[in-house]
Amino acid sequence: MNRIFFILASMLTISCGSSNNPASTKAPEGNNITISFSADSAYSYIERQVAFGPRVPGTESHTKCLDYLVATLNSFGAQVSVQEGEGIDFYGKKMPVRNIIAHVGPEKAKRVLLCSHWDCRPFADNDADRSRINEPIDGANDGASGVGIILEIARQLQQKEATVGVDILFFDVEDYGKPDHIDVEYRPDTWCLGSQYWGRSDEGQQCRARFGILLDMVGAPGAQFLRENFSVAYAANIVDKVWKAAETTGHGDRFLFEDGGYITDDHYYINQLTDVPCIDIIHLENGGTSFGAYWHTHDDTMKNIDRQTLSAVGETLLQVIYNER
Ligand code: AHN
Ligand code: ZN
Repeated sequence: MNRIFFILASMLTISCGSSNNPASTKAPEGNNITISFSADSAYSYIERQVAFGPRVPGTESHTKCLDYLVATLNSFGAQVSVQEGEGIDFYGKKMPVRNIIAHVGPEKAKRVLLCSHWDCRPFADNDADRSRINEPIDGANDGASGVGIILEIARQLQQKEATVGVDILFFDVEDYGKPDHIDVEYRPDTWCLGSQYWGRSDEGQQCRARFGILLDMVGAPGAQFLRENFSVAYAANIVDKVWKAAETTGHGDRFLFEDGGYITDDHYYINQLTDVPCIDIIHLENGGTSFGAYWHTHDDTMKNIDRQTLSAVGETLLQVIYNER
């Protein structure tokens, strides 16, 4: 199933012709930086999101989670706003979009972008139990994990300022791509409606970040991250920077120097639509031919979140951010 999908996805890409768990890790010599990232804290931010129920656009869980994310970012001293927009779903209908935008150190000219999607897939289309494929998933990993790590980073940045400012984007309606069991014509642009809206908007066009890092499915036990190909195509130097930071912080076992295939994800639209080169840190398996077995199933629950994985990603990102000058 996943495999077939990937083969299809890469064919589409080609035919389009487009182009140990230390709480504290010492930075390398010369940079007198001690990084601390609390995996417990990130875990609790994920738990809170999941506790609202599936954050499916248009539901009460989604609205409540939006309010929680805005309030939490505000509590860390960031400048927060909600971008209201719309996209076109797989039926061809208009669909509202609520992107959450936060600026840490808004006055700073030198900036980096961190992003993740915050919505949940309304289908469990890969679940073995075919009677439940139209029930939404918890999206603990697929959605909440990236948001939880970024919230913990925002908390750390309030405690210890970085030289650079950080733009935070939580994209809505990433995971509403057409499922196989609904018989309408497939379009790849039914995924990532929030990033497509942001990319075309003034906010996207005026984003001053030097580069962006997208997090997607960054919490599963034992997760490994391969070098995704759109990331390499648009921002090879940023992939190198992040993969080196992972080695430096002792997480080279998670960030592999292996080809990850092409994934249509929010970073693709950021690269296509804006001037910000953006990479995707995304859990891939089998040489980039599939996502984890939990993907778009009812197994994507809090049981699918592991603190060691959260630390690997969070410490790597803080290493990158605190070393930007
Ligand atoms: C596609 O399936 C085309 N891209 C993966 C985007 C995604 C869905 N990330 C999480 N859920
Ligand atoms: Zn998904």
